[in-house]
Amino acid sequence: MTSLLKDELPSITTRYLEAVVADVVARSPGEQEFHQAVAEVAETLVPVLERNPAYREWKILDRMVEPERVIMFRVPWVDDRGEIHVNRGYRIEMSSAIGPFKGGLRFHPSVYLGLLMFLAFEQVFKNALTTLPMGGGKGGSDFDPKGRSDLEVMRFCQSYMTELQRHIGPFTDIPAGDIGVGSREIGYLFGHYKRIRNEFSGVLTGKEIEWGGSLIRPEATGYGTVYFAEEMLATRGETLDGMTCLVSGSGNVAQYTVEKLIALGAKPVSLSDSGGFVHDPDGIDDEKLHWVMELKNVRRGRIQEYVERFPRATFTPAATDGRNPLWAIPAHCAFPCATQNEISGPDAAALVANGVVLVAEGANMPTVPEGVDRFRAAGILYGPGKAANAGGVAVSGLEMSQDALRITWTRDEVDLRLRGIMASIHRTCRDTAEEYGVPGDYAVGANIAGFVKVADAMIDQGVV
Ligand code: NDP
Ligand code: 2IT
Repeated sequence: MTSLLKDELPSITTRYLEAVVADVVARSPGEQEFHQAVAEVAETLVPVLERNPAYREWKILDRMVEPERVIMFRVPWVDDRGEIHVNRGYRIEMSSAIGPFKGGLRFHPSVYLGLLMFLAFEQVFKNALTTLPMGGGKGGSDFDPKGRSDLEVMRFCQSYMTELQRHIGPFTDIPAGDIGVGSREIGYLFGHYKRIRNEFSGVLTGKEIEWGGSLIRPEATGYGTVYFAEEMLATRGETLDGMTCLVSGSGNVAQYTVEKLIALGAKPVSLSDSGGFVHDPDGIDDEKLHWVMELKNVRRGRIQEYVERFPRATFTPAATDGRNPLWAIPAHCAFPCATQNEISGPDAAALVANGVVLVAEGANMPTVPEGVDRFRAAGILYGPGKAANAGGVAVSGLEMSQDALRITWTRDEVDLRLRGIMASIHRTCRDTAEEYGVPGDYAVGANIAGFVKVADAMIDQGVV
């Protein structure tokens, strides 16, 4: 394992942090994304543990990398032809130090324990940054909703919730959406929970507005990521107006990132899905975005179809050589909004070589560690996912408040709160980075600020 402080003799703190990471690798073999997420955080905690040895003595990080509870279960369901399928369901209840477990559900064939462990671990820090009282969790299944009918998705959701309902509740654990889980899935999950528990409560967020949802929740992650980008640019006296922007993904986060970029005068020029990416040199405007939303959310089609409708755009199939040529398109800003590790080291090098000034992560951990190092070395504005995409879970927190109060805030009210929260997260990351001697390093700022909030709560609450 590489030393956390490469050119110095290892201190007690460094040895402690390396031991925690080594222990995670030994105890959770094969969970590569989880190792990656823990190592990325551990590397940035040296100064805060040096300053406050109580965090080491109380074994805070040792406890934060061990979930409070992991639930794994069989999810049997019957397809439209009568064939029986068995998927694996999960919920990781990572930390309830500052509030009930909170985080999304992912339905994607790549889901396994290690993927959800990374997402749950990141969620703890992200939720701490939002200023709202939410602990961290994540769940999902290796179920693939692609190509399935609505009734098949409903039967799967009902089977998944039949088990999950034992473990969640509005004061215990409040799931939401993530990849493959949108308002359709939340509806089926909510309906089944309500039926089994005989209880209409805010047990899930991302609900439709007519039955307990919040305005702006669908938009929140994308809008929040763009608000975070605006804040970062403002520190250099710049705005998004006139900036050419690369966006990956074409799901919930990508769609509303593009919508807000257009509203602020930027020019988004790309979208992608697992089949490849489209490049539209004329820019994606509101009309084209509306077409994409219909394609993706209603017809559930592939992004490749964009070039049939808008022939001046080009489609490039997904590469398999560890590079994604989407990131080699010249642009001012990049918004990865698809999935983890979608920006490789060479992709990051291509972005830097083209003079990109800002990367704001709508997705969770979309940049590999070598890529983050390249952004740091180049001194660009880099907003890590756990800060930049926290707007989604933040508005989930606002949905919980509205459910508890049995009221509905207006669009403007929720949007104003979202803006305020993103500005606060930005300020916290910036101030913390400065306080710990790495001004402008939002990744270090986010990790330390999130850690301190959770760590202090854990010390207050004793060894639990
Ligand atoms: P959606 O399911 O709505 O969209 C996901 C998009 O990413 C699709 O275009 C999908 O393409 C693409 N994608 C997924 N997996 C891969 C892959 N392995 N390779 C290439 N493309 C892929 O999900 P969201 O938009 O909600 O989530 C996108 C990212 O944002 C995720 O990292 C998620 O964790 C993160 N996020 C989401 C939040 C939310 O509120 N929804 C909040 C904070 C972060 P295809 O259709 O081909 O699979
Ligand atoms: O990664 C995330 O923050 C989400 N998928 C949203 C979680 C939530 O509870 O709204």
